[in-house]
Amino acid sequence: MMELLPRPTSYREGGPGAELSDGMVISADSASSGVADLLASELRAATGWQVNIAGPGADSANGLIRLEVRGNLGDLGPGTGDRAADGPAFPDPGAEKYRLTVTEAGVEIVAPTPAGVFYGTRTLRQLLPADLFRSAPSTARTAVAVEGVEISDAPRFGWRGIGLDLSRHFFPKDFVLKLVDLASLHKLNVLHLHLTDDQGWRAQIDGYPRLTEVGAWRRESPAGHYTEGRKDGTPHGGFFTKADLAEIVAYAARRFVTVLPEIDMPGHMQAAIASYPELGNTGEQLEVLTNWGISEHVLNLEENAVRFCTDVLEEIMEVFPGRYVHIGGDECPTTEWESSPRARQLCERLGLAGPQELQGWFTARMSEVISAKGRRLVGWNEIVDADAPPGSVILCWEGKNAWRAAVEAARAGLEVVMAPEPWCYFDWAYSDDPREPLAIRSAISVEQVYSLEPVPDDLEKDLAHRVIGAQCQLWSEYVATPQHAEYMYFPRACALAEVAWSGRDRSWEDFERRLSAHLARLGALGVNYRPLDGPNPGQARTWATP
Ligand code: TNX
Repeated sequence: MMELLPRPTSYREGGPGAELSDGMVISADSASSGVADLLASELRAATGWQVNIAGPGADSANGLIRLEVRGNLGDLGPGTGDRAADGPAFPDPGAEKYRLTVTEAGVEIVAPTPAGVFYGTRTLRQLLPADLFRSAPSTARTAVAVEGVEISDAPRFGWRGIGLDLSRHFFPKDFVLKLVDLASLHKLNVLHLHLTDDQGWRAQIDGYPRLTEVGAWRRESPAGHYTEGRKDGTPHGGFFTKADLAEIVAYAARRFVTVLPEIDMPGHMQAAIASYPELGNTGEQLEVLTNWGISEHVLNLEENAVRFCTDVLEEIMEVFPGRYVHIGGDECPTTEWESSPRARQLCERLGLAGPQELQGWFTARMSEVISAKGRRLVGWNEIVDADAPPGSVILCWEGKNAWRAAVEAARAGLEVVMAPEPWCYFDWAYSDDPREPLAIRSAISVEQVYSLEPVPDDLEKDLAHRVIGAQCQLWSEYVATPQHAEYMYFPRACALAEVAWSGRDRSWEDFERRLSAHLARLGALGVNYRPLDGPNPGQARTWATP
């Protein structure tokens, strides 16, 4: 098999292949025209050729790529594609399948939805030389041969996620857009943006301007590992305006990536409490947290704080049209609630046994806000222990609890996405090699990521479909630059992509062989990936803060 990554469901070598050259034509039906535009601009950039777009039935002496959305693909995987009519394919894996055929007559990509056609074009790009991933020609080419193949492909999971923490360090918009490109190249379809936390608020909210005037900036950050207790004395911050966020969403949508916004509540809220002290439990003027770790300063859950969260979520849902809205829910200490007379009174008024029941009550309220807009709530696995509302999706991350919560949630009729730490936490170092840049801890190798089986062993077979995907996370306490982020993601994200897209029938040896070739593509795209045998001298220890 060619070096395709992620591995397609089926791949057959065909007869003679096709040739593409200057003046080639992409013939597309109207449903595929957006994908045709994108592919044409990528091919034009990399080759310098004229690439024409024509309607269905066009022909060309200079090479032809035909794109077509066709409802019935017969035996091509589980779904029928009948979701196409009611909006985004996500997360119906059946709607994302495609068939790619290369013969002397040209390249043909047929799929039940535009998303499927798009994934066919991602595979096609991998059938072309790695140099064609560049943004301008590196060498003059008159023609490119495409081998004869027949590929039928469909994802195993509908939710194939990649997460970025923008709070601990803010990243420029250009990097987020590049990450969308890289995600979609690997057929990942969810970009989870962790937009708020104790250490910084990153999304403009019209009703609460201080969130970005105050909450987006912190005085300083830890230097070195946080256990050393040193500080760098350097202010850090930034935020995205609504227009920035809308641009990211639109850029991602064009590449069939849904952006999942996370507003972490009711813990991990110190940046908001620093902006509006009345949201906290003590009234004290806090600063945006300059440490890593978990803050004990959490929201009070009185009416004004509930109103605040409602308003924020409503503004967020206007900017992010996707089906899912993430409200965090992780690591919420109850210390302040326990010592607050007002929190105890609130419990009494609500008829709750004590502060430990507050989070569940609050999550249910937020679920009403989200479902009133026809959306679905996503939360970290902690919300399973706080009566996760019906219809919510559980992102399972935390040690053994990730697996326990996944099983409990699936049995309770909820859907589950697996992002368990020892496979999916790309803030961990790749290895114990002392040359690795400073990281929160070690170690998750590419092979370790690849070994993830997202469906828990002890989950009943007939509930396996409740596991709808897998996701990797980059927490950014120790990652302050795009270059470093690329290093932490790649090539581990390549392995995660194959876990989420390809079936169980895959092998590390075969993946490793394909990955070696795939790295040339990442190189052509200018990705600062980690070489398989360890950091290069320019990467080794480079980003450790002094
Ligand atoms: C736990 S993952 C967190 C994050 C940290 C991460 C560091 C999760 C829901 N909470 O806030 O950044 O560990 O690995």
